[in-house]
Amino acid sequence: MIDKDRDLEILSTFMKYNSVYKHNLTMLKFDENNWILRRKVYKSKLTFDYFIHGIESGNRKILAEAITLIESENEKDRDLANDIIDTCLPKSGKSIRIGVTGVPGVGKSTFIETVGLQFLEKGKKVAVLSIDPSSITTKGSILGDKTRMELLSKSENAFIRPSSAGKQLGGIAKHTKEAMLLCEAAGFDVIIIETVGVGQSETMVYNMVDFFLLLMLAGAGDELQGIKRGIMEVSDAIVITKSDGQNIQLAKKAVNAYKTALHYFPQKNLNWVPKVLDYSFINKKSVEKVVQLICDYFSNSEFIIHKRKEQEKEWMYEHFKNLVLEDLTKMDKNIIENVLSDLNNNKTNAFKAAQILFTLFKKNEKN
Ligand SMILES: Nc1nc2c(ncn2[C@@H]2O[C@H](COP(=O)(O)OP(=O)(O)OP(=O)(O)O)[C@@H](O)[C@H]2O)c(=O)[nH]1
Ligand SMILES: [Mg+2]
Repeated sequence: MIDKDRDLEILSTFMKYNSVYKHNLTMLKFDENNWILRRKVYKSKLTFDYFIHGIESGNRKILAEAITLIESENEKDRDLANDIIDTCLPKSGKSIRIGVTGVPGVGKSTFIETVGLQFLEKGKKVAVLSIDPSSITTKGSILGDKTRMELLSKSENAFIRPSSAGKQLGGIAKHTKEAMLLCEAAGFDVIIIETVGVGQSETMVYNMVDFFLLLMLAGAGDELQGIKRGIMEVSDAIVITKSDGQNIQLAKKAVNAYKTALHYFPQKNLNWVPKVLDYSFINKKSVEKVVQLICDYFSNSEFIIHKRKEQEKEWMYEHFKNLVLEDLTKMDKNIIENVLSDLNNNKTNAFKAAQILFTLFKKNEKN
């Protein structure tokens, strides 16, 4: 059944977004077959324009809907999602990208809200995205409930979005990167990505932000906090949280200890020596110091441009690997089974097996 009234409604909404198509009113005179065909084209165009117009005008509701579309595992949504990302790409890249990690309860969300409010005061628009690795096992976003940054979420100039549950961390990270691009196209000046620093997610976040910040508790050993040495090594700053009340002395001590520890790491960046600070969300001065530190870091824009180019290279290789792996799963199952059986029976080792698989894969590609 063709519902012409509904189509007219769609068409008029569509024209609201794109006056260029006004002349297409003539399409109303089409016969029914033509109508069905064109209706499909116009509907998809309508959706595309709806998203692009919404994102470009900074509409947070539509931005959230676009991110949901990107996260969708439905193949049908992929083309539209990719079109939206491609269109937003030239308008992205103008924000400062900050990653915040640390063990559960260290105070990440509080920190992001406190620092985020400072940026709002400076007239900036702030978007917060969260990666929660536990959502993979729990099939739900635990962080969703915990991420309520009450004050920040009340502001029209802030956007808060927890990651949805996904099948793999790699997938969530990819979606987060794409979500970040959309937020940038929507005019957000500061993007803050929160992740729990006890797994692999922080490495992925590190690869998509300009400034990587590790939050630590005073008085708990590194091992106790489950923080790997590698994370400390790549951090641009370490902030000791909850430096208030009876905790101040401990926090100051921790600052010195981490400063000393950082001396032993090779300097990864000639333009920046990692800093260590203590902070409390109730101590405005300490918050201002952290914000100042972030602003200092971003004063060297040339270095940031270089860093982003290196990150893009990493993402390209990572994505390339994923595409090859995806293709590999489409290969004849028997071929893979044979190689796996040889590996299982000690007839080959992992490196040789990978080489054999790769040769067969390339042959398969040619055919
Ligand atoms: N005294 C004090 N408490 C703080 C400070 N920052 C955070 N907290 C408290 O620490 C608890 C955990 O804070 P969150 O910001 O939710 O910590 P989180 O790291 O985001 O936790 P997860 O999302 O579970 O990983 C809350 O009860 C906060 O009120 C601080 O500077 N001082
Ligand atoms: Mg949190």
